[in-house]
Formats: sequence, C-alpha cells, structure tokens
Amino acid sequence: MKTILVTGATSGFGAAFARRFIQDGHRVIATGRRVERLTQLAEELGKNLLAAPLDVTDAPAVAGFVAALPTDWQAVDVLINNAGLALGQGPAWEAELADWDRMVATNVSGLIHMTHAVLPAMVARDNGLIINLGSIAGVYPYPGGHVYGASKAFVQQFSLNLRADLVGRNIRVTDIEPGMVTGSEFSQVRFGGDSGRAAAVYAGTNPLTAEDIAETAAWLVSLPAHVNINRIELMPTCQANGAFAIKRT
Ligand code: NDP
Ligand code: 8X3
Repeated sequence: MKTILVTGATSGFGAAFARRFIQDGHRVIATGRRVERLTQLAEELGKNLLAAPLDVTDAPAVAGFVAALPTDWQAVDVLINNAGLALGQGPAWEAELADWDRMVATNVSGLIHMTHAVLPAMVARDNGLIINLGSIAGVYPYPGGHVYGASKAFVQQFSLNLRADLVGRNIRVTDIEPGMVTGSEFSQVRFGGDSGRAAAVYAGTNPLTAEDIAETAAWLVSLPAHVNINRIELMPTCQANGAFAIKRT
C-alpha cells in the first residue's frame, strides 16, 4: 500500500487517479480548492482517502499543508502534480494577461511549490515517485496554445532536470503528456464555462478518457523501483501531429 498525494483531485484526471488508486489498495491524499467536491470524494471512497482543500498557487499554504499532514500520512510515496488549466485559445495578442499569469501560477509555480514541499522527505527516505501532468501542448505548438503550451514545456523540462539531480537515488520522475482527453472539465475551464464550445472540441472524435490516464499512472506506480519512465506521450488514434503551418500568398 502506497500513500499517493494528488493535486486537482476534485475533477477529471485527479478524481480518476483517486478512484483508481483506492481501488488498487493504496491510500490517497486528495486535494483541490472545491471543498464540496472533496467532501463527496471522501464519502465515496472511504477511510483510505484523506481529502483536504489546497490551492497550489499559495506557496506558504502548500508548505504548511505538507508539514501538517497527520503523522501516519506523512510519508508520501507518490506525488501526482496534476492540478492545472488552460485559459482561452485565441491568438496571443488578444489574450488576457491575467489568464497568462494564472496559467503560470498554477501549471508552473503550483507544481514547483508541491515538489519543493514533498521532495526533501522523499530524498531523506530514498523512496518516491513524482508524476507530473504535462501535455502534448508542451511538445507541439498550436495556434492559441501560447502560455499553456509553454507552461507544459516547463513541466517536461523540470521533470527531466529533476532526474538529473536524482540520478542514483530511488526516486523516479515521469512526465505524462496526453493529447485529447475527455472526462474532465479542461475545455469547460478553457472556454470560460461555454459548454457548446467545450463539447465541440470532442465532437466526432473518440478521445482518451480520464480513466486511460489513471491506467497510465497506475502502471507507473506498479513498475519496479529501478525503472524510470522519463516521459509518456499518448494520444487517441483519432489524433496525430500534423505538418508545419505555412502561410502562402
Ligand atoms: P480539470 O479541469 O477537470 O481538472 C483540473 C483540476 O485542477 C481540478 O481538480 C481543479 O480543482 C484543479 N486546480 C485548478 N487550479 C488549482 C489550484 N490553484 N490549486 C489546486 N487545484 C487546482 O482538467 P483535467 O483533469 O483535464 O486536467 C488535469 C491536468 O491534466 C492539467 O494539468 C491539464 O493541463 C492536464 N492535461 C489535460 C488534458 C486534457 O485534454 N484534458 C490533456 C493533457 C494534459 P479546483 O478547481 O477544485 O481547485
Ligand atoms: C491538453 C491537450 O491539445 O488541448 O493539454 O493542449 S491540448
């Protein structure tokens, strides 16, 4: 039984991680900002789930949260840095600066706050696995991806750089980089609650599901301790990387 700390467990991938890991016999510390969702998750998943509100953008709150975990939940075996969001998909010159700031605060700063709070104890115990949620957007640019894609490129490079420091230690780091996935609020959030626009993203496709991502994470957790998967890039078969954009006159 492992103790697995999941950020952004109030919807989408995070809730799927919580359900999958409890089902697999692990204990889950489920965090997010929406308290009512955490309460529902705790009622659904029982005593092996510790649900607690946490905003990853708040560095002192993150440090205090990890330091104040109940004694028997202190040894975090797996950290899943999942909390994240995209805001908008218009051209860069029309973007709101506040949206860019919030994506950086959540996807970049939030992820490093969590890692900074959890990693030292992993190193002290010489045991751990950090799973970061990157994206194909961090690898392949697309119109309207701008700061979201750049934030996920940070996640990839930070993950690889952590491994450079951790070489020889019993601590693994993996960046999961999914393409199109349903079963989450990602597009709802991206398009400011516009359900029609969010639904249009997946119209006529057979995308990956949040459970597919949970399956991927469960596989990572199940691997022998000496096996580090650096990156996993996964897409549904209805999606592929296309050609460079060329503007012709
Ligand atoms: P959701 O919008 O369903 O989930 C995002 C989660 O992040 C929510 O639980 C939300 O909880 C949490 N969150 C947002 N801001 C904060 C914050 N400041 N502090 C703590 N928690 C926060 O989206 P997904 O499940 O799809 O996304 C999960 C991750 O996967 C993200 O990092 C996303 O970028 C990435 N991803 C998603 C893809 C997709 O197609 N869906 C593809 C590739 C990557 P709350 O609002 O309660 O705080
Ligand atoms: C989410 C996938 O392609 O919408 O990270 O950026 S994409």
